[in-house]
Amino acid sequence: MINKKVEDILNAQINKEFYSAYLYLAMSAYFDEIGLKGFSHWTKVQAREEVDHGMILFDYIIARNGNVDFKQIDIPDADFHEPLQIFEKIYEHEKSVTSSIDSVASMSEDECDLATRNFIDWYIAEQVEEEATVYEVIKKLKMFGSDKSILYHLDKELGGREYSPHKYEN
Ligand code: OFO
Repeated sequence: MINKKVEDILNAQINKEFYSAYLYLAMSAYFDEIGLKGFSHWTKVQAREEVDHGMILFDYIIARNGNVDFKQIDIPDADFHEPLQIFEKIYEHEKSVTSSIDSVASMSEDECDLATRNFIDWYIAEQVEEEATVYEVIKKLKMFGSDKSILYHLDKELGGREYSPHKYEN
């Protein structure tokens, strides 16, 4: 049976993961609207990964004989202008998710829940990868963003992202 404090913070994390999916889908729709199909595809794939992140938490709570508790998902902030501004928004968002994952790790340590502490390592590693990937795109956009032909190639590159279901591996 899972400790109540740990259960609550894991449920809150499920909500954040599904909010992330909403946010990326809102971005995907915007990119599609302005004709950047590759950017739209990339953010849509990211949304699917965020759903996977939420589902892994869902399965984990159930596996620990805990209760899944759904809260309302916020409306995503859809103040979108151009690719660099959106990717900077993504970077800030992912940094905030990293810090909430860190809070899950600290809480599980404080509560001596070593199973959750071990489980959450997968998310810690995932956040390092996500921040690094997003930052790479930001660097390219900063360097070449005003060059439309480079933007065209970057759109093609991002359009090649493949979705493979995220699974928890220990
Ligand atoms: Fe779930 O990693 Fe992004 O938010």
